[in-house]
Amino acid sequence: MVDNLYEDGYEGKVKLFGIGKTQHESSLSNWTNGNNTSVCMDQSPENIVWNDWEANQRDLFILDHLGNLISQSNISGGLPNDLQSTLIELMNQIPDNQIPGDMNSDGGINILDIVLISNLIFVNEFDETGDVNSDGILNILDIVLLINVIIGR
Ligand SMILES: [Ca+2]
Ligand SMILES: [Ca+2]
Repeated sequence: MVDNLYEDGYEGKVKLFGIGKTQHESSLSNWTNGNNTSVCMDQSPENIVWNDWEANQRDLFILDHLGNLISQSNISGGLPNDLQSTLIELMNQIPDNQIPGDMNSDGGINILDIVLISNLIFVNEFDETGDVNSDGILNILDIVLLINVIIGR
């Protein structure tokens, strides 16, 4: 379904990933049915993320672009009927006008955006949104400009 949404022009606006427990790592291909879904692991036996989110097996969590939890549902019996329309509604809430430097598209500039740009600079990757001074290069100058925005200069 995510692939279909990408084709409909929502690429980059929706992310699907799974969180498994390391104790079930051996059955990984079962959870993803062999597809290319991103999966990360919760360290067992603590399973801190699972406990923190009060997750049950096959729970689906939907978050909006600001990280607010929209719904938690168990999909053992299948995906919710309104899943696609819910996602489209949420994606339409994402502001269109990209603020220069707003790397996580939450409508504001803060330390998170600086961290994201730093990560890109570290791996020598360019990103138009992060190129605050529009010189075609992502570097420390863009970070300095963003810091000035944050401290209000
Ligand atoms: Ca931001
Ligand atoms: Ca730049």
